[in-house]
Amino acid sequence: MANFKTQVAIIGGGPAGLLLSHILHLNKIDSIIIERQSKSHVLGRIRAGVLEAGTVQLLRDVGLGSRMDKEGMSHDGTSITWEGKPSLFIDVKKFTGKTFMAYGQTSITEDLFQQREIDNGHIFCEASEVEINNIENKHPEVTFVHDGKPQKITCDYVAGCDGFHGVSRHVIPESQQRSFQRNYPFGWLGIMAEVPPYKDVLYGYHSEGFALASQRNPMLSRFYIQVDINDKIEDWSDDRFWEALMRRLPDEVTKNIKIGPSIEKSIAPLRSFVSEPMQYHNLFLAGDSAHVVPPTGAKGLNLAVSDIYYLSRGIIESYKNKNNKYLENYSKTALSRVWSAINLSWRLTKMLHTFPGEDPFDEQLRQSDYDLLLKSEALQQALAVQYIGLPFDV
Ligand code: FAS
Ligand code: PHB
Repeated sequence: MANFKTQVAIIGGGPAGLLLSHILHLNKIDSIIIERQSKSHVLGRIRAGVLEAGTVQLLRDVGLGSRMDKEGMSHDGTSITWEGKPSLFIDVKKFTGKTFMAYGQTSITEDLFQQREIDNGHIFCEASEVEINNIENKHPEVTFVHDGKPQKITCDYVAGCDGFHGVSRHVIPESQQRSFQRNYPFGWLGIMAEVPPYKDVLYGYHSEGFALASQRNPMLSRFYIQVDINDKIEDWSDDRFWEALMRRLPDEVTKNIKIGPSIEKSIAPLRSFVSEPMQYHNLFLAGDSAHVVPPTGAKGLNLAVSDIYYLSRGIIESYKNKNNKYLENYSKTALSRVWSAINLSWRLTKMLHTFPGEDPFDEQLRQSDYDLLLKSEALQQALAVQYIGLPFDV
């Protein structure tokens, strides 16, 4: 068995794991990433697209802003359309003084991976049988198989950045854990098309189902529609997708939507999930390993980033000043922001989707929610403050 020593063993090479490793490197703290999939698989994932102001600033602060600032698309606000009612622009810049960025998670992961390789970061891809042992000890161990050979890493801290289906969360004894889950009775069918995107990030409510227009760059559009939970990708031809999207959005929008062949098409299930606490002895969970939100609030990736902001600050403080104050409060600090994002994502999902089996009373409540939002600048400001993301240190 090959043996390695490092300060922080990071399980998972998605945005959370890569960003943590990069920030630790900037602070001369050594880490090793253990990733289950191949590099091409990780870089091929198409997921999030909207970056909160705090995420944009953090990426710039850690030297990863140049491609984002060149290719990303900055937005002063987001649009909501509603069947049979006036559209609404939530003017985030007016209400908060901040803007958000449309820049794909795929690009962020590419930028992070490339920077880790430039800095000779240690990443084991295609690792299997990953196990975390002796987490209660001063020096936990991570064992795994790589290239058919057993490997062992001895470290000071383990960061569980292995997403919802990872192993880290399960190291915490069930008696020490509480989890909260809500599964939604529908999915999101997303497509990518190499056509100029609609000018805004736009959320559309319609009695047939939710629709979303987003973007990746001036020649790459991202669209989603709500589909039945049992739908399969083969049920949805491009033509059927575009027809459904056009039916769900108002003419003033559809006349400005360019359509084209999909270069990627997938259906994602929607869930809200939180596992508490996000730490156990020297194990710290970050990102989707601890929480998942429905993408309606564009919070998933941004929560992973804020978790890493808190976790990296704690690890750096523990090494530089032998002070564990941030690490000891990591879970409490991160969960406060997580629950705020879970709440917003749940509220927007409830408001903007048709739920099978709803009664007319539910539908009336939904209509009145939007009527109130249309009338009240105070409610629009409250939505803007949450959508753009609260400052990391509040
Ligand atoms: P990730 O899941 O990205 O990364 C975890 C990594 O750990 C993966 O590379 C995985 O291969 C690896 N791993 C898993 N098990 C392992 C093991 N046992 N050992 C080693 N490695 C292991 N968020 C939005 O804001 N907007 C969206 O539109 C959006 N769409 C999404 C669509 C889908 C289908 C999914 C699944 C998520 C979506 N999200 C969206 C949320 C998503 O962007 C996540 O919040 C983000 O990827 C979180 O990053 P990580 O925490 O790094 O987890
Ligand atoms: C995306 O661009 O993929 C996107 C944008 C906004 C969301 C979710 C996804 O709320």
